[in-house]
Amino acid sequence: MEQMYSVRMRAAEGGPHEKGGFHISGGEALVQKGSLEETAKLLLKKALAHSRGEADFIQLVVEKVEAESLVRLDPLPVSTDEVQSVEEGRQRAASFLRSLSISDRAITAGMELLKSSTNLRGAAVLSALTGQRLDPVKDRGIRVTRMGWNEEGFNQWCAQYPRLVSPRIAEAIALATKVAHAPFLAAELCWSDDPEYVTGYVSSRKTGYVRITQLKEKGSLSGGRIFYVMDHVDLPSLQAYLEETPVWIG
Ligand code: WAQ
Ligand code: MG
Repeated sequence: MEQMYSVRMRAAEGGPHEKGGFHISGGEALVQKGSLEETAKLLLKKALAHSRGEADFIQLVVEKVEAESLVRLDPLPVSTDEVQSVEEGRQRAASFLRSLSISDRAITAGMELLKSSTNLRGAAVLSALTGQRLDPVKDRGIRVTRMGWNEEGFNQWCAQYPRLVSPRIAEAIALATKVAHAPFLAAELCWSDDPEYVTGYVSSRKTGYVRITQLKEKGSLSGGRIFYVMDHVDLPSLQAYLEETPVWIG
């Protein structure tokens, strides 16, 4: 196997995130050496042409990853729930979360957090029981990295779901698949912080990746990701898996 690399990008406007800049876009990939330049270019392009604003800070980080430590996962199966309104979409999301034993308190806390977050770069980790936020750096959240599609698996996936083929969906499924297999993870809830994109999802190993066609109003800058975890969570080992374990999808 070729040498593997992790590529990460984050972009902000008004200076870097840590100096108060407004989050524009982020992206991560795990690729073989042959795709490295192309991937870096695509991530740079994603940062430069973005509906959230004009980035004046872009960081691109490339790191070698040892292939021996690679975990291989099949992508979560995908389904789509068509809803007629944001309200209906959020109710659907809530009922999926309830079926995964997320408490009503935690569901409300997660929804409220996503509704009010317009500048969240990573994911918020919430107790599935109490809804309490557990991740340490509150305005940043935990960023999942080192996941990517292997080419053959991706081509198979595209043949299976031709109507869903897009970079955004491919990235979201890679992320949701890695997250669903994390220790202590009960469920994920997501909608984009991009103003034009209103489809979001609920995912878990049990439900698969369930797309819900309206989870926010068009034009809204709110969005983010919630990782619901079990009460006995060991946060450092969860964080280490999400940030460091390389996962090869497909
Ligand atoms: N790790 C943790 N959180 C992340 C990551 C990551 N690698 N990438 C993004 N987030 C969080 C962060 O808070 C962002 O603000 C938020 O998610 C939204 O990111 O049709 O486009 O890239 O099936 O804007 C889902 C539905 C689209 C796709 C999600 O998210 C479909 C999307 P975005
Ligand atoms: Mg975004």
